[in-house]
Order: sequence, then C-alpha cells, then structure tokens
Amino acid sequence: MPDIPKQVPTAPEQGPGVVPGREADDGTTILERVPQKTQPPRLYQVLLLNDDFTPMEFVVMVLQEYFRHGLDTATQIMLKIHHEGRGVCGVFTKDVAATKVELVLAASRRAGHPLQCIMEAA
Ligand code: TYC
Repeated sequence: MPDIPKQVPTAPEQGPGVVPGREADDGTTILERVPQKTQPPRLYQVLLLNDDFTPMEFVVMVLQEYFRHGLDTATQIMLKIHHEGRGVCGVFTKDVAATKVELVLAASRRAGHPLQCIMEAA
C-alpha cells in the first residue's frame, strides 16, 4: 500500500478571504480565513423597441438567430413588441447583454433597418 500523505493545515496566504487577525506571542500577526461574500452577477434584460419600418420577418429572424428562440416564440415576442412598443428578448449578464445589443444593432444597420435594441438592469 502506498503511503497516503498527511493533510497538514497550511497558513492562509494574503488575498481575498483572508484578514489580519490577533497577534501571536512572537509579535507576528496571524492571518485568518473569513467566508467570502460574493454576490451573484447582476442581470440585464435585452429589449427590442417597436418602429414603423423594420419588417416583422426581420425581427423574427433576429429573435431566432441572436436569442435562440423558436419560430413560434419569436413570432409571439415580435407581435408583443409590435402591439405594446417593447419586449424582452432575453436576460443575461452585463457583458453578454451588451454584446447582443451590439450584434443586433450591427445586423439591423447592415440590413438598412432602424430597429432599436437596448439593455436594462433586470
Ligand atoms: N412595427 C413593425 C411593422 O409593422 C414590426 C416591428 C416589430 C418592428 C417589432 C420592430 O421591434 C420591432 N413592420
């Protein structure tokens, strides 16, 4: 049987989750581990806004290609935007939401449509 190495507790290194604690007898400061309180990332809604010029088919294509909706859901979301003025395409972390907005705006401008795409904190 190979020897299993003993787990020896090691001193925490300085960094996140480690704070200076009490002083040891030799005058040195003991570093203590504390639980790290990381928050879940904030989420952002990406929305499309209605306009009078962008073809419905183009909006449905955007919802399928950039937000991975199926044809039925994409059509429902497009019609909601058409009737109510705006609608949520999806909810993402900040970087992903910002990239989606850029990609949708670039595709819309390339196709010559005025479609507006924005992000809002969820
Ligand atoms: N209102 C547009 C039309 O009648 C369709 C449309 C839907 C445009 C949703 C933009 O985000 C939009 N052609």
